[in-house]
Amino acid sequence: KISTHLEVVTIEAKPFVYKWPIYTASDELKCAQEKGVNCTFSNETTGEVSHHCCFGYCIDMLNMLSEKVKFTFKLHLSADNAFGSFKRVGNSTRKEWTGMVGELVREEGVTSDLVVAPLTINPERAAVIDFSKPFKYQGLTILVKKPFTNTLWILVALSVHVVALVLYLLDRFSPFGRFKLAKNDDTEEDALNMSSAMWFAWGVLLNSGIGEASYTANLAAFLVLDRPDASISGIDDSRLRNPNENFRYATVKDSAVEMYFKRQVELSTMYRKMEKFNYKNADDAIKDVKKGVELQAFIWDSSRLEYEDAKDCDLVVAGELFGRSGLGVGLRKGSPWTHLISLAILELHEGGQMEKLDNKWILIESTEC
Ligand code: 1AC
Repeated sequence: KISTHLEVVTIEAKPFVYKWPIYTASDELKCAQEKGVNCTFSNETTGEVSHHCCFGYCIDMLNMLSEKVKFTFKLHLSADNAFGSFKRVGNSTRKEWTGMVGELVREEGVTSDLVVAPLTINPERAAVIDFSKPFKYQGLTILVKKPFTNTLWILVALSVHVVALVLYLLDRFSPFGRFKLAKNDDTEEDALNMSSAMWFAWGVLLNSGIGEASYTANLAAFLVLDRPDASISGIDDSRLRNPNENFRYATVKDSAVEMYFKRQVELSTMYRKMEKFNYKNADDAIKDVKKGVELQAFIWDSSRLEYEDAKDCDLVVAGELFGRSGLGVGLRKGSPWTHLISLAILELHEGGQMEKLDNKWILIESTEC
């Protein structure tokens, strides 16, 4: 008889899984009230265990699956905070898997029965673990910082132009005569010429100075906003394909995205360029894109990057979706639960519950920028 109590592993990955620390009994109560699930994290080096409240798209889905398929579970966070990829052991063909995939592959140590997280279904992983039918279809995309955009600056720049124009027109057509710079002994004509020259100089100064610069910059930014792909045309952009020290891009280590670049022969130059800059987690990479100093573009799951684009005015998703894939529940190879969980996921799609999860967690209203 198979056990109906499953060990489930997840990872913090917005908007699918969020977490906050639980310290007291009232925190625990609050977590339950918010339909969160108590999850533990064991520090790999110290062995210390901390308690958290996990919630989000995947946690709601886990609750629905456990009800439908009739299993109970205990939830923990990935000890190495990685989705999972492999390294060859020495010169042999044996592969050692990291992250959550590693927990499904291993027989000893930290092991799990299920991965419930935005885990990409890919060929390397499918060779060593089972996947359910996808709960979400998505792909890869590129996150960049939006060029300088600030409505206030646009207004300031435009007002500078308007003030210069109004002053010029007032002087040129004033019924009270023109502004005279001339000294007493200058002729009327000299005075008028000097006045025109002064306004001309003013105009040039204003138009070629701050006004013009910020106006032009913002006009360019508007064009980019209308056509986000104008800032990076996607995976075929020459800045990504031709290595250049001034344009740094990266993804996250031990993820399906890193595996994708490693697998595609035509992306090998990009893989080598990114390899040394790849991040430990998506949060740090997104922060660095926002700062705009150390990282210019971050390549990651579209479901996460589109969510960041919608909630943060400084960021924009650029170019077309590529490397299309599905996200699925991961299980041990040959698990008796695979088929049942797949059936339950298909039912959740059909019954509209997955769409409700999308609306609740992923399709947030875009911030007005
Ligand atoms: C995070 C890229 C991701 C994976 O499965 O490695 N979806």
